Amino acid sequence: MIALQDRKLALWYIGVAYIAFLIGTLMGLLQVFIRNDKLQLPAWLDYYQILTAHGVLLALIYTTFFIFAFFVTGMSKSIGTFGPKVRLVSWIGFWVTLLGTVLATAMIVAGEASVLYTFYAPLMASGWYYVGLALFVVGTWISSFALIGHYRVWRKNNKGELSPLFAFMTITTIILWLIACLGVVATVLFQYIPWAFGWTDTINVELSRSLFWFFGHPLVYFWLLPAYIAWYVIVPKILGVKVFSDSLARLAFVLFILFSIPVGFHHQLTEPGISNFWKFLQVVLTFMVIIPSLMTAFTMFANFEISGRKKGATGLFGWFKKLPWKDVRFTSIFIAMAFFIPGGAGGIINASFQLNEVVHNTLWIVGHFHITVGTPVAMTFMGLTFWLIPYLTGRKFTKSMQILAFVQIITWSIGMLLMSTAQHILGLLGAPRRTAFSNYNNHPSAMEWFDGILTSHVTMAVGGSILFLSAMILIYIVAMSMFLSPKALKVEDQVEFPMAESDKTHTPKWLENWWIWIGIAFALIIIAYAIPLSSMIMHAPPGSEGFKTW
Ligand code: HAS
Repeated sequence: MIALQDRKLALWYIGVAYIAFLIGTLMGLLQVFIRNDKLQLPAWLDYYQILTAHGVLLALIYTTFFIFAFFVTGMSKSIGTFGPKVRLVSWIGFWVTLLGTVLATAMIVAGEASVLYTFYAPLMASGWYYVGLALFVVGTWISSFALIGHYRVWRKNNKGELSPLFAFMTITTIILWLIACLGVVATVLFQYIPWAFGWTDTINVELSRSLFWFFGHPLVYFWLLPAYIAWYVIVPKILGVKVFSDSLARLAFVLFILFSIPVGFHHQLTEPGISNFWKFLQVVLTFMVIIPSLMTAFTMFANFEISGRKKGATGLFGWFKKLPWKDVRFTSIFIAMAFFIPGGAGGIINASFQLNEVVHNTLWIVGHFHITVGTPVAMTFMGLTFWLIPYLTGRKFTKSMQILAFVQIITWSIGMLLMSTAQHILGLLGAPRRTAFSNYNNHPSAMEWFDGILTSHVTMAVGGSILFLSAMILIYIVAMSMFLSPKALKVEDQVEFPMAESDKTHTPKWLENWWIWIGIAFALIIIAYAIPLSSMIMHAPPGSEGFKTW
């Protein structure tokens, strides 16, 4: 069991994460009904306000707070209890992140920031919204530096040794996050805040979007990598095997530092103002960032097979039956992985220059991110939640909670399957994303989007309602394991942190030489971004004043 003070910090992070999850999923439910034409909002509430709250609370707040809870617990478990300085800095980081969250959320609730989670200019929110976002990022930086400090203490005391895999992967994710945030910090501090407070009249739209996506794409790997940590480190323990290959796991993670950042233009393939050459270069780099995910898929199949064979499985697929299906910690993560097969394939389609023309700005993209961040990532976090909170609170994960957990992951899978399939198909039929209305004055083309068993806004609403039900079951499980379930007094009732053994004997030491990876990452960023960004600045158009369309 980790120290009480570290547990307290992790529990606060989880508490905020699940408050955001509760409100965010409710906003999601409202959206599917509005798009299905079944719900009229009162005049004081706006569709885009709800959509902004949904995106910000789930994609940014839930994920980030959960990720830090996982990091704090895992770092304390793998390299030891936090020292007093690290603990103090971690708490400062937590409160600053929370302050930013509250300020940004208050602006959304006040109707001053219905600009969606991508906050594209020239839509203009209140300046305080951007201040909230800046504080949020600064808070995560402070927390990140606390974790780096903790890791440095361990390195000093264990000279010449490779760090435990969990710590290595946490530091990789944090390096990625710190570099990625440079883009969003630059645009928020030097473009949005002066513009929104009226200190400058106009904003360079193309530059602001490019700096946003400099951050926006690695952001998705900031969500994904903690899920991958669970896949590499937690899953083998549940399966009863060692980490398949320590060096492969570390290499996969450093490849994300290199290739996840210089690829943001693949979100801007249809935008004028960036020449095709730079778009093409970043598309090539996007295809490079697929490789570590394929390495991860290979490792997972290897884990499954080794564990199955150990339990006596024979034949090509005999191991499948031997997987621990009755253990919800495993089943949830397995389903999460399975969703990432179409999720990842969809990403490859999006990144393909010509196919992007078909899917960009349609509901296809909404389908894509619900089967990437909404399932592989979120369902892995759910699988972690089932043991992480009881581990931290010292309460039991009772039989009835386990049954409910199965109901929760099955309903989440069904809801997501219905909703995301409908979104993908509607996208191919031309239904746009980010619109408050969906029937276009009953135009015949738009009417097609309401027919069909799997292809309609009705299916989306059914799927969305099942998802909301599932989310409420999860909130119940979270509340039980936080406050209500009985204390685990006997050793056999206590929930453990499942962390697999990893054999480092053949792992090259240079894999943990961060300066190599940071250096190559910056070289790639300069190659991919220096010329197009400087040309956006040097040949800046007059810029745009702000618009408030809601
Ligand atoms: Fe993406 C848009 C390309 C991955 C999230 N993406 C988005 C947006 C979000 C998002 C939120 O190139 C919308 C942003 C907005 O609001 O505008 N994406 C990719 C590519 C990948 C990718 C190439 N995306 C993700 C992940 C996300 C995420 C991960 C969240 C966590 N995405 C794009 C592009 C766009 C985009 C364009 C812009 C589109 C546009 O026009 O607007 C790759 O990283 C995917 C690689 C993954 C794989 C899958 C490996 C499979 C594994 C599972 C193994 C399974 C096992 C289980 C072992 C190649 C690891 C076995 C089970 C059995 C049953 C057999």
